[in-house]
Amino acid sequence: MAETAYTAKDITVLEGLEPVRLRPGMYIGSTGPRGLHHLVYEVVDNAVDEALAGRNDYVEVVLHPDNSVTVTDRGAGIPVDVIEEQGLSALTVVLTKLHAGGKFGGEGYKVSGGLHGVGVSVVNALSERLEVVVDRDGNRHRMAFVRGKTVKKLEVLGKARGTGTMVRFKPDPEIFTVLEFHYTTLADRLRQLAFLNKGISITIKDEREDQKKQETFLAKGGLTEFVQWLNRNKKALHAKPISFSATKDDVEVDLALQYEDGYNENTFTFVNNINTHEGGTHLTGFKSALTRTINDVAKRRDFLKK
Ligand code: 0RA
Repeated sequence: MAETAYTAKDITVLEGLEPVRLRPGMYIGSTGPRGLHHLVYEVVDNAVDEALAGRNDYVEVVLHPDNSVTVTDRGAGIPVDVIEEQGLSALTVVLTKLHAGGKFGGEGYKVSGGLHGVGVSVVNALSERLEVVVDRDGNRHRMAFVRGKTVKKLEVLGKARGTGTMVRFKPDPEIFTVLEFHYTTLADRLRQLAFLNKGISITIKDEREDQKKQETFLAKGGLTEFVQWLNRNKKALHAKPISFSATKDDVEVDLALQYEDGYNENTFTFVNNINTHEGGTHLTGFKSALTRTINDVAKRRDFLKK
């Protein structure tokens, strides 16, 4: 797996977390159910970023009975070394400052759809409490926060075998109008992320009373499996979806399609893991290329006259 050199110096500090608690909607869209679920996506996006950088293949989301959530990954782990200019550990900066992540310049993050590490501090600011455990450099590290403020400074708990990050947070009732997570909402997005990022295993566990449940999403076939899943209750006209991946001018494109016997067309487009509900040049370009290709083949094979 490719390793990108990334140290504390790659993180540029902007400011503290006060603006986030003052105007949460600017950072997570709303303080209703959508914003609440967005907190989970922010942390998961970071874990997926680690996978896109070739350093992670495992994400686990646990819903606890007290409405807190744990997100665990096996990525590089948030850096813990001290940033010279700040006199603070990178972990402290990542969790307590609105920083521009060095990830912007980093190699592995060109297909990242998240806020590039900025998101975790937003989650921290909007959580009644948050605990982070990082396995990195051979040690297990821990910090704890209340409403974005450090209550337990960086400490080493002991040795660590691998690398990874665990973030457990409890959304702040002073901020959110609802606090209860909806299993299916989270599972649907996690399933989609697994289809969009082949090879990452994403598990969701609901440990809340009377709704204990767990699912693991892992799509070795990526978009091909996504299309098969979308057509699972339909009659496909050909067994295997048509698919391709290509890169041009540093832009990566993945596509899968399968005709079925219904009258309704179902097309989903994504850019950097985000559903582009309103389409765009990627969709119109594909549609005109498909029409042109089918017309060309039909003409060449004399299907049109007949
Ligand atoms: C800042 C820099 C790097 C990774 C992360 C943050 C990071 C954040 C989260 C949040 C959940 N899981 C995470 N994993 C990583 C880059 C690390 C490096 O290049 O060594």
